[in-house]
Amino acid sequence: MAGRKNILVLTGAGISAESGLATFRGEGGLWEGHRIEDVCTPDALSKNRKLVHRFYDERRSDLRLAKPNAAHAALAKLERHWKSQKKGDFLLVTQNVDDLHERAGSHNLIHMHGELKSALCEDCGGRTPWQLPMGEFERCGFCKRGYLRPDIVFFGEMPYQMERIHEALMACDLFLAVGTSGAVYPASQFVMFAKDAGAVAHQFNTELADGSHRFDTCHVGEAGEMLPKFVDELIGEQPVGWNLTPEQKAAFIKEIEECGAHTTFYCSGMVEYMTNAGLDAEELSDGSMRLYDQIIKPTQPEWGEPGIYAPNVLSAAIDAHGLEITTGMLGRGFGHRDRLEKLKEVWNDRRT
Ligand code: BJW
Repeated sequence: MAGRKNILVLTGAGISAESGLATFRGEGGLWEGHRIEDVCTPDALSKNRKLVHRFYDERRSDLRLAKPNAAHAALAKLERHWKSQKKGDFLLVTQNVDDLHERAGSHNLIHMHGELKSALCEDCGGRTPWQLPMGEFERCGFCKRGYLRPDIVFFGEMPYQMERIHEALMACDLFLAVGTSGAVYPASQFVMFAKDAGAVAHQFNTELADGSHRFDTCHVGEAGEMLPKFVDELIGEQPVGWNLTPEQKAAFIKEIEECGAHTTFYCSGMVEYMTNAGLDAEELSDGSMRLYDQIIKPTQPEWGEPGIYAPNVLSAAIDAHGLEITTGMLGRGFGHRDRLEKLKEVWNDRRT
């Protein structure tokens, strides 16, 4: 049906970080000195069954205290809206083994790496809901033969429902990756499949994660802050750029004016990013830019001054003024953190 847009969302440990659950990599990424790559393997289960069970028993127990956060809620809201308005298919694929998406109200959900609250029979493959600590040699209630293990996809094992995920990736128009480092295969490849299928891809992470250059837009910050705004803009509940106050708009214009537009090419790029961000900008026939009622003329960079690209200017201005624009403004050029830092220095020098 014309106008339909299919959404696939991939989430990782970062989306549950604001609910108090630890991520795997980076700060605090070790558990009792063990890397996840050492605990979460079939080999570890056969050689040190006690350790593996203890790890998952602790995680199951931590989960009892955790509650879904604003990012989980935003994805559930997006799914509800997409279904009720018949806007297209919506699939949420999580690498997380917690149940915070379900508790927030998500339905069309795949746990590709398994679930903490499920036990898997090593013999018959039967699954049993499981809430409590798991004994090392607990018998399966179905076949009465095999032992139960946590229903978790270990390294070297095939993640769940890959065929269904692959089909959805091939049909996807909008791909969102939230709170995942992109360090683990095959989820790390999803953005490439989605892009090959023609989707627009957004990344939400507190830093530029692996493979961020593959995304059209990288939103850097906490998922619980950024996703609700992004979703409200996407479903039309708020206009794009709605959270910009008049004072922030004024500060923003001043910033752009002070930095100067560098080429006519720069201007058209700027205008595109500004209008995407919900700002009133227009490219004029002489190559200058109108931003609200100010005219900003292109100027040439001085010798030694860093080259300025439209998305970089916008994101550096956002940084400098703490602007809260959440969508449509950061492009592939955003990966150049040091360039942004340098730009800020240049601008700060000019101000003083
Ligand atoms: C925020 C935030 C906030 C923080 N807001 N963001 C060599 C090269 C390439 C691949 C391989 C290789 N050797 C082996 C492989 C394959 C292997 C693999 O990828 N290994 C790598 C480690 C190298 N993969 C596998 O073995 C997989 N199976 C497989 O490949 O089968 C073959 C096959 C598949 C398909 C087709 C054909 C063949 C199985 C992988 C199983 C992963 N299991 C784990 C543990 C189980 C679950 C559990 O115990 O919880 O899954 S490992 C662990 O990593 C867990 C996670 O789901 C997974 C991904 O981690 P995630 O979610 O990205 O978390 P982090 O911590 O890495 O990142 C968090 C991010 O959030 C960070 O970026 C933060 O910045 C950010 N963040 N706060 C937004 N508030």
